[in-house]
Amino acid sequence: MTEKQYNIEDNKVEKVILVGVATRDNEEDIIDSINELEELAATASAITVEKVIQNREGVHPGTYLGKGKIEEIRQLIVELDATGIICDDELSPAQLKNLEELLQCKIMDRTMLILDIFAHRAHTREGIIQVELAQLQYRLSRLAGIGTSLSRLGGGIGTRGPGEKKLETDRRHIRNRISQLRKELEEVKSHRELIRERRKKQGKIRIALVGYTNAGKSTLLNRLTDADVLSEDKLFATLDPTTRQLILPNKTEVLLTDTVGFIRKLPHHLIKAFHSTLEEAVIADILVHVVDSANEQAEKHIKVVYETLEKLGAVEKTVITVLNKVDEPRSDNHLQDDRAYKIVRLSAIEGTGINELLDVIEKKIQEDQIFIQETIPYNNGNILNHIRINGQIINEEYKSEGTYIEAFVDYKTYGEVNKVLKK
Ligand SMILES: Nc1nc2c(ncn2[C@@H]2O[C@H](COP(=O)(O)OP(=O)(O)OP(=O)(O)O)[C@@H](O)[C@H]2O)c(=O)[nH]1
Ligand SMILES: [Mg+2]
Repeated sequence: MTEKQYNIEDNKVEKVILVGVATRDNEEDIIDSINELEELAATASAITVEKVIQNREGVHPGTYLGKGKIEEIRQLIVELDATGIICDDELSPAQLKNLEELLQCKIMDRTMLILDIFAHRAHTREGIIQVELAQLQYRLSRLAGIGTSLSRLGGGIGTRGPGEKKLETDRRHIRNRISQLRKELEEVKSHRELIRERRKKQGKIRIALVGYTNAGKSTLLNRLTDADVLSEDKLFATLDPTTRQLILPNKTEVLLTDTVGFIRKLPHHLIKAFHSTLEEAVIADILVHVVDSANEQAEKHIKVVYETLEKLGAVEKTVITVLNKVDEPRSDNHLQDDRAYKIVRLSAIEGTGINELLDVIEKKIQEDQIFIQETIPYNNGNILNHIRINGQIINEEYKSEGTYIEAFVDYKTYGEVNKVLKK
């Protein structure tokens, strides 16, 4: 195949036609999915000039759409002066190649678009490496099928990213770069693991904020701590997890981590590449699931979040669901989440309901703990210290035979205390 250039310079606005296939399985979902695709496109600075949905039994294995629809789109591209199309599903290498030949324009898909947004959003070394890795893997799998140059894309979505300049057409080069990035990622990961280990040693309860993108996770983290994390009315404002200490009203210190938002059809490349980041949710003791209750799609979002948690292996965790944005008139009072331990309605922006959330977190932590009343002999200072670090002492008195304490401790500490006191 000859190399093609579609003259999309980086600074030229891309005008795109969004394309989806409505099957019996996704009939109800397709309009919302396409609308979300439009938001994603806007986040990547592309203008949507038209949306086209085809009703079919399933996507066409070779060309994604049927013949007639492709012809219709070909005409639309000319009429609307579109620079490309974005398909709502991940295209196979063959579909990509065939559509490109038939339509002679830039062909993109949801995955490429999300990767592009992630490329802009990544700031930490780990984030940057993860995005580049995901992009290269995605492109490599496309190259395998079409054996053509990536430069055919010209510029714009899909060509931007940490690795863009180094990107060559040569597969071997990409493979080398992938293995180099993997090594780098391992290093960064071991650094992250060290930090995690350290945190674990501190024995603090870890809470992760999870939820659909744009639900208000970062706003809530900022509200609860002095994190100063960027929060924006944009999809995927946060890519790199931020952890802050939060002191609950009863003085328990916990660690709160903001995580990357979820979205329907989160590309598996990303789940794989971002595993170490997404793991924050897996290693947490409690998940605070933030829902934008003013979003018409809130129910669907809740479903997607649980599906994603399942993929990550974090579905068994205790989930406290926060119905956020109750200050908005469109906020839905009747939203339910059967899988949640508790539901709290709040406004991260205005601060209403925050105390209730803190109470629920406290209660959950205490529920998982055992109340002890012990007198610890003065020569057992170590165990007292251990309780101080891992538990929560609510009363402490110095008596002649030792330190009398009333405390909440976890089961492990409870066992250790009993061992030391030889019960
Ligand atoms: N009205 C209202 N808007 C809110 C509230 N909380 C957050 N927002 C807005 O919702 C948008 C998204 O908030 P973020 O905190 O960036 O959301 P996020 O979940 O961190 O999003 P990603 O990082 O993109 O996944 C911002 O424009 C916030 O100002 C709230 O309680 N009420
Ligand atoms: Mg955020």
